[in-house]
Amino acid sequence: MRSIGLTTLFACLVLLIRWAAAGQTHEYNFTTGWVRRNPDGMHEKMMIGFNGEWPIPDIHVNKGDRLIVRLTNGFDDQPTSLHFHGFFHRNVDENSNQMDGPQMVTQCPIMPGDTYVYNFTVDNQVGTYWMHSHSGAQYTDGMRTALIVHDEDEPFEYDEEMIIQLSDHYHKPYYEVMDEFLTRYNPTGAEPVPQNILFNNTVNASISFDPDTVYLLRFINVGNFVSQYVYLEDHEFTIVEVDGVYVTPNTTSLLYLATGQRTTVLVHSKPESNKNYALMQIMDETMLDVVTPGLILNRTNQVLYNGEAPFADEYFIDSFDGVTNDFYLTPLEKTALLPDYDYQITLDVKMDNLGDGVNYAFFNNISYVAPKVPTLVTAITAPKHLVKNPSIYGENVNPFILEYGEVVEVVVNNYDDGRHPFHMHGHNFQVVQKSPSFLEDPSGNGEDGEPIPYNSSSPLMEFPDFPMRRDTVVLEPNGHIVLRFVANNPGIWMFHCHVDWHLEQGLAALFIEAPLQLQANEALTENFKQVCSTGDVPVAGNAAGHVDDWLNLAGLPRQPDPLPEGFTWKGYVAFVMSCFVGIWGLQTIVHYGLSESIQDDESMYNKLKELLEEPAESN
Ligand SMILES: *[C@@H]1O[C@H](CO)[C@@H](O)[C@H](O)[C@H]1NC(C)=O
Ligand SMILES: *[C@@H]1O[C@H](CO)[C@@H](O)[C@H](O)[C@H]1NC(C)=O
Ligand SMILES: *[C@@H]1O[C@H](CO)[C@@H](O)[C@H](O)[C@H]1NC(C)=O
Ligand SMILES: *[C@@H]1O[C@H](CO)[C@@H](O)[C@H](O)[C@H]1NC(C)=O
Ligand SMILES: *[C@@H]1O[C@H](CO)[C@@H](O)[C@H](O)[C@H]1NC(C)=O
Ligand SMILES: *[C@@H]1O[C@H](CO)[C@@H](O)[C@H](O)[C@H]1NC(C)=O
Ligand SMILES: *[C@@H]1O[C@H](CO)[C@@H](O)[C@H](O)[C@H]1NC(C)=O
Ligand SMILES: *[C@@H]1O[C@H](CO)[C@@H](O)[C@H](O)[C@H]1NC(C)=O
Ligand SMILES: [Cu+2]
Repeated sequence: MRSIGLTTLFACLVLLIRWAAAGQTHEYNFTTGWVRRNPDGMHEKMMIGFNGEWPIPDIHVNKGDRLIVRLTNGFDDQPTSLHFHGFFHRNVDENSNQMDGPQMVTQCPIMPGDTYVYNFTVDNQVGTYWMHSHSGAQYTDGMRTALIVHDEDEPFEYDEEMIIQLSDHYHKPYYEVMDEFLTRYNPTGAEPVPQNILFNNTVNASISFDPDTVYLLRFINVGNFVSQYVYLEDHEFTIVEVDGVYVTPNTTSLLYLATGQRTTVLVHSKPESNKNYALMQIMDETMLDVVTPGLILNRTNQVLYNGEAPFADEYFIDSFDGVTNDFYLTPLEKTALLPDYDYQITLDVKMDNLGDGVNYAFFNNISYVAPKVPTLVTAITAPKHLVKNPSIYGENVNPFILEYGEVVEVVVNNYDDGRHPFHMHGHNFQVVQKSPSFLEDPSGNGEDGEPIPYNSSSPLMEFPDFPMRRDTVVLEPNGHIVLRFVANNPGIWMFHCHVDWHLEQGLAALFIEAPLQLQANEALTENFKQVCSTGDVPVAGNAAGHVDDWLNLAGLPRQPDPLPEGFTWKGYVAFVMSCFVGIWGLQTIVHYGLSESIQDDESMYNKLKELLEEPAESN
């Protein structure tokens, strides 16, 4: 009798555990649309919300849960998509690569009126993530929110949790800002300077602290472009997680978050509550081409201990030198340095103009241009004997074929003097080298530095025993990073700069990971194909849409041709400026010289030459 009772109890327990482990399902139906808001109190504009709501509410799930998001495109005239930043979409589910989000990579653009269903388990990932549109620069205007995966086995304790989204903010709609950015009238590729920075989608925000309480603050930089420094007057932060990876607690007073990055910290509040403190956020000014007059570089937010006490004044620090360097953080779950790689990919980053005068961004001289067929479709529908042939994906997506299970090393050398936070879909990577900036000559003579690419015979830093893992890491000006991961997640995964303007300039590559295994695991769903058909996107074929001859890439979308030999836009603009400023004004040059659509480089060059030789007339 007694033993039967115990057996039954045991069986119940097993069932209960299984049920708990199977996880809950969270369902959301979201329709995109424009909502009038004034996030910074300075300018009303249309933001992109879901179901008429903005900011979009945070999403909370538990480890192992299933998430179903039905995304309906409620725009009149533009496609959309949704990416779950930091999720691996490992093949515990079927067809999981189709849930990753980037349009023309793992899915077709969702056209107005259509619905695409994202349906996946979060598997065993935990911590701080976010989701955002992966179509154009759409998320700049607010199509983004936090996505938290709670973990009942968290390796730290706290009393209360807060989620804080940091972002930059533009007053014009993203498509106008982008048009002004990607044009031959901006030949130096100066990134659009934001008008403001937001704290959880507003300004002058307050959060309340009780005395002697431990807070878990999850900071997420959901911005388009500018990194931010964060600090709290007279308090310390203990970093416990970055990008969904628990780390050995590291105490610091200053954080730096590039776009795409998450840093989760514990803060132990003061024992007394007699005054309030400034929680400061400051733009990384070095990323800005110009500091426009009146630009707000910093914002003061309040940590309120006492509603009766006055607000804290702004609080500045002397230097940012003490900022935590994530290279020296150690993951709590120690995974040893991956042994020497099987496959090394070297990506040289450069920004330059092409023949249309527009400034583009390149990996190895290739600027990403979306193919005619989503790359996942190409991988799934290709004949087996060609699926590992990079040419079928089209050279303009920077395709790299990874073999299942191999250790991949990605070396990124920065031949540009800007900071670039690189993000990889589908994985965390080990950060095995992360150079400092070489904007200045390392000899300390105050001269401009030269780019210093990675030299595997003399790495700059000792290889860590247990390298930091994360999904977004900053590449310093003129410097380099070296990353490693195991190619055990079949799929098409983007590797790109998370400065969205730079992604729009083409700073992306695709890792075609274990395509044979991908073919075995993944089939295009009916929903996938229906969404493609609305947008007239083929659901079979190589990058140029051919199914008869897979090696025929005629019609492949490519980057514009280069400028004619010896013609540099920067030089030309300097020349034109020096000749004309004050005589005609730049507007006139633009009007007379460039307003017609100029077909080829030669005629543009001649046109400008003619213009320069013409005597200046007034008006
Ligand atoms: C979401 O949409 C589906 C399909 O139209 C519907 O069956 C479901 O009830 C909706 N769920 C909610 C929470 O509105
Ligand atoms: C935020 O604070 C600044 C400085 O005190 C003030 O000028 C501004 O009006 C405030 N804005 C809003 C929206 O509260
Ligand atoms: C989500 O995926 C699961 C597992 O494949 C499936 O059972 C379920 O029907 C799917 N739900 C929707 C709404 O597609
Ligand atoms: C930030 O905003 C989200 C909603 O967008 C809200 O859920 C969250 O609680 C806010 N965080 C704080 C610290 O107030
Ligand atoms: C903070 O911003 C104000 C203007 O918004 C500016 O005058 C001040 O120099 C900035 N301070 C720092 C340290 O960035
Ligand atoms: C904390 O981070 C700093 C680098 O910012 C590093 O030097 C130090 O070793 C780290 N400490 C721990 C315990 O991770
Ligand atoms: C890129 O182009 C430059 C100049 O044409 C050339 O020197 C360099 O080798 C090219 N890089 C790659 C990786 O193809
Ligand atoms: C790389 O480092 C090795 C060893 O220090 C050195 O001999 C070699 O010249 C370096 N290569 C380059 C291209 O600097
Ligand atoms: Cu970049």
